[in-house]
Amino acid sequence: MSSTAADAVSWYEDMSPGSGGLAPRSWYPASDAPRVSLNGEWAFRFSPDAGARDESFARPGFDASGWRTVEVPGHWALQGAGGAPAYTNVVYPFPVDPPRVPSENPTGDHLLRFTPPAGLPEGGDWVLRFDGVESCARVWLNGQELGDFKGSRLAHEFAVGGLLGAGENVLAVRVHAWSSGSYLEDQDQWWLPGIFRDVTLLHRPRGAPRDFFVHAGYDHRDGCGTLRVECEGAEGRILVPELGVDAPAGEPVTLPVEPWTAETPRLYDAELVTPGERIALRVGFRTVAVEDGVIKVNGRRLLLRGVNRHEFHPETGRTVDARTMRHDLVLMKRHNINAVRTSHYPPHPAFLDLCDELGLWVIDECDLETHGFVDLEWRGNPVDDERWTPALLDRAERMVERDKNHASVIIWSLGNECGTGRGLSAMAGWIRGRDPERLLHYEGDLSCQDVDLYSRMYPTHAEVELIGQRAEEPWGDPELDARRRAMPFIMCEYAHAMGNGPGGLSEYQRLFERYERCQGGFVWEWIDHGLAHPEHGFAYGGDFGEELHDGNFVCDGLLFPDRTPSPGLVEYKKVIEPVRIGPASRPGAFTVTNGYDFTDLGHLDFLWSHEVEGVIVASGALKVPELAPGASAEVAAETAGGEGVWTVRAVLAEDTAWAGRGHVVAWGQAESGAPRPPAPAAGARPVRGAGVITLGPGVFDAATGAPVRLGDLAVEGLRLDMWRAPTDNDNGAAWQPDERYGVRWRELGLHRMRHRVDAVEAGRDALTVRTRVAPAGSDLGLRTTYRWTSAGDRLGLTVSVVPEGDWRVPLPRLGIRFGLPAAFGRARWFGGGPGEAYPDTRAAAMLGLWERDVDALQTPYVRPQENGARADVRWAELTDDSGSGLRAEGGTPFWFTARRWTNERLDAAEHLPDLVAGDRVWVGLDHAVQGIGSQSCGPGVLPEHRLHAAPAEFSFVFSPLG
Ligand code: IPT
Repeated sequence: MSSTAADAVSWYEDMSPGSGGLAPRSWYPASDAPRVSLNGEWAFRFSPDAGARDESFARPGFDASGWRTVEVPGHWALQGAGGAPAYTNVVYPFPVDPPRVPSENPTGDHLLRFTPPAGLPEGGDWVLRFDGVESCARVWLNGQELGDFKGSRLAHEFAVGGLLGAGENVLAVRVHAWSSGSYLEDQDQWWLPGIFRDVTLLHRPRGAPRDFFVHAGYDHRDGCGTLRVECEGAEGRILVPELGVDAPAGEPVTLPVEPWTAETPRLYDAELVTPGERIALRVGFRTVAVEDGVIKVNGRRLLLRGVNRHEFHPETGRTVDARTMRHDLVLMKRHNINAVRTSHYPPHPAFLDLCDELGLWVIDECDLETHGFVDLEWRGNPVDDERWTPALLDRAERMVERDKNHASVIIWSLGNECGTGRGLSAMAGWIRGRDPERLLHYEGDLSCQDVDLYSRMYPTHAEVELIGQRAEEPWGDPELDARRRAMPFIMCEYAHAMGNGPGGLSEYQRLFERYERCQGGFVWEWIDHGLAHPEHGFAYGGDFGEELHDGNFVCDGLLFPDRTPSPGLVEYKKVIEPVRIGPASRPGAFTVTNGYDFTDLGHLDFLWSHEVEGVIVASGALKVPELAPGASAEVAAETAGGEGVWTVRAVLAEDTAWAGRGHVVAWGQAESGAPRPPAPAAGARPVRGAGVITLGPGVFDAATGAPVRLGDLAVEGLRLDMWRAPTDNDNGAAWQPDERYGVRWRELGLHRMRHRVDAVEAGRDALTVRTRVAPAGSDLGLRTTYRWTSAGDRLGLTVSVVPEGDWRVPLPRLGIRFGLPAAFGRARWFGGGPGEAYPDTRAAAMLGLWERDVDALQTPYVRPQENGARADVRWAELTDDSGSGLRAEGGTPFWFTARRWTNERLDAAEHLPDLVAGDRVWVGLDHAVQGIGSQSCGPGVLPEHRLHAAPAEFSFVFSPLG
């Protein structure tokens, strides 16, 4: 019980990591020692503050019959059991007065009555393990206090042997939302207290090891692995039947093995046999080192094609079940991702077993972030205050000890966004002493004094290029500068996948491929943290009435909250594909390059096809010679040639653990012959009637010159469009140094352009409509001329645009839009597809004939914004169920969108349910669009992808269908 003195701190507020617990040790999924899961329904009582210091609930006879229940593991706020989730990025949602926290400290008292199953062994000890509790816990068993702990995403164990009864036992756990540990856990995510990972009772038989450490290196020069298993607290033998190994623990055994890599996750089943316990192990042999300034595994440079993964599920928060963990990894593997940074805390320990098994390189990051101190110019930062060092060391130890036996973990990370300080150096020193066989990472200290890698987040392409040349800005201290300049470089975060985007991935990848030092990076981030919400679909910051919050900045993943891949993930898959297939000198010939780091291409089949307007005219298999990593060859399809599109796909030749035979790993295309422009539509003469002008199949309003009908089809509001609902990347982050165009566009009024009609001229062979498009309060404008012509049932439109005034910003888009009746909801197009693409997110757009309902053309970004454009479109059709409708052909390839609401409505929506289908399908045919970039956290659109306001002319030919 805490005292009443004004400044006395409670157990949860003192800086210590906890008391009464056991020293950390390895986590392993199973052994022959029995375990009892205590997951399930627990009795639960919520108090909105920590004022109720009554601990009587922990006494054995306590009557909790009036309590509700919660599911453990879980977060009480997501089970309607009290409080609410709250989202902040950097700022602490409570006064910064470390280590004190508010009295309004949501508290969850948990009670579990359990009877151990019959037949459990007598003797030995029992251990109670918590795999994750946010933010702290105090624990009692049968009325006896075991101790308390902080360190939310780390394992904590108590010895309970003497207390555990054969009959009913009562486990009581008090959890507070806030503790001194909260100051160390300021990660950019929802604050979600609770017992959110498993609770387990583990038998520790006499003669079982206290811990063990598997060392399994690989020497690429002689192909031998060396296995040595340190076993603490017991005699042990290590058995690897497949290798014929049976050796005493502690003794190194060297013999030929197949190495483990993320590409070839070769694991050997092994067993650690001690007098009290037999522990099944899966051993992967690999050696990681920095050599010649690059990270090498087994003697080879590797390229990290990574993602940052937070643990997230839209219904259960950071309680992520085993199926979901595997699903995440399977999705990563299917999208060519080979690395995970466990941002910003160690994941559920079982996740790392899956990484070993499926093959991912892992940066395991400590549960540490003190970002909120940045706003105080880092005053009082715990990582630079020795009183906190025991807590920091405790976290480092708990991570390393828990996760040290995984082949997949090649790099330890001290944490994220903590500034600099002595506490970090202390952690680094401890980790180096304990595990010198892995590399050390921390991004926040540019001096790199404690680490093995130079790591940055969100640098521009230009800066990465300089770093690649080892020509970056010098660091003050010459010795540290020289050391850093010799280091490998990674981006622990880049390409902010918030909303539509990220743009610019291809350009980064080229730098990784050009500069040996640039060893890839980790896209921010894997999944949107949108919480399932009855009214909003998916909720983000502010939706729970938080006082301070950071809105939808929590939705910045490559997966939507329900784990549907976003276009960003599809793009990333294409950009990082481990085989490059590009057009060679002649039609039907391709250059194939092996982009894997370790393997040849023997596991892939290559298939080619030749299509004309989306119809396959020939196809077959392609023979690709054996290619070592990095090697290329030119190969050709057996084909007669001719015009059209050749596609080569590299597909899995056999089933794997993560995708079936036939799964497409990489592809490339070549187009032969220029895209054919439509036949001209000219010759007919406009005819004036009562209030209308008729030209071929077109009927126009005589006053405005706008078309009202094309044949039988009603057309509404056809006019120049240059607005788009700004994306998160358009809007940019508040701290961005460069101009944020989304903000500028709105300031300039580009969302409220007025269309002045200057002339409607029915000429001899054309209807010409002269207009000026401009916003109120500005002298900026676009002189826009529409020239309509016709031949037969075809209607031609040429739009000329001349900017007036001093345009200093790129345009969001430049094209036309119009409305069709809602029934015309079926789209078919020849061009890039099947998914969305923009100028700097178009690598994955495959040229072909595609078909989708208008509803399926939409990309459901959690905060609605511009989406759904299809690139490089030659023609597009919109039809109703009977097949009648409209066809539009571009004079040049164009960008195509169709949606059931206008851009203005899209712009106004805050959540997906705000978008309601109207009585029109709004079609956009754009001559050009602005790129996407990554300015919601990183650099903006590269100059070559900006849509500068300049004179432009573009044309379409429309014809009725059916
Ligand atoms: C960076 C953080 O490390 C990460 O947790 C996340 O917040 C990301 O940004 C943005 O989504 S820090 C940022 C100030 C560069």
